[in-house]
Amino acid sequence: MKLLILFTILITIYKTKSASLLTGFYDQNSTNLIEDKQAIKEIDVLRQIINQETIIRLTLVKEVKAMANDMNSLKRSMASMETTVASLKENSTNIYQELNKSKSQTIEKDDIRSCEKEWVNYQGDCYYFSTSTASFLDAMGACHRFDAEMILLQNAEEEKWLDLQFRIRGYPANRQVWLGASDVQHEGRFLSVSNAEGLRYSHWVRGQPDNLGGREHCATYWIQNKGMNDAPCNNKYNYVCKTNVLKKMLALSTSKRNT
Ligand SMILES: [Ca+2]
Repeated sequence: MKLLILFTILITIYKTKSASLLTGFYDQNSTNLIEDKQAIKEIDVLRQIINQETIIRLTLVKEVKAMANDMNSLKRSMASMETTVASLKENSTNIYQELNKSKSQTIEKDDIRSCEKEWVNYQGDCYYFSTSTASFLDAMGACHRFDAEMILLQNAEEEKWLDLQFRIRGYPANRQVWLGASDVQHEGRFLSVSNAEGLRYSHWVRGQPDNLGGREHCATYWIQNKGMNDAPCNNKYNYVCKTNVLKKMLALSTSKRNT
């Protein structure tokens, strides 16, 4: 009996153990299944992440390409703008030069008008034609009082213009007009009385200067003979004073300040 009871106990223990082992087996399988599902789930998530990363990467590449295109476009725009700026600079320089030119021309026109009344402008210089006669010395003094000099012939063109002016003003053709040159220092060597320099241009009447009677030391323009002559300095002739326009303006300005 005791043995039966012990056997029964052993059988019970065995069954219980077997049941326990079987339960453990099932439990283990169940756990593995859950883990597999979890792993699959995680793999899916990972795949989704990888897919999203790929999409993001492709999008980024696309955007970088677009930015590179934009940069190139900007570079081209910058180059175009630089060209435009250079062109504008050139245009502004031209406009500035034109303005200066225009300003300069305006000043020139003002200067032309700046010759005083009774003075005549010819190629930027002012000329005063005397209405009375005077000795060479008095004529020279009269011009100095105007801050001017006695005329000398500068060239054939001016000589032609002066000859016309003498005739228009009724200077007697058989009379002469003083020129600012003398050979009183060295006979036959006419120098400008303004700066003691030799004459740059001369147009003597044929046979002149002849120092007739040994007393002709002052230069004239002989209207009748259309050329230069030497005459006695005490003779009384018309004279012409000449000054540069700017010099005349400065003299006028000084004169106005002193009054
Ligand atoms: Ca003579």
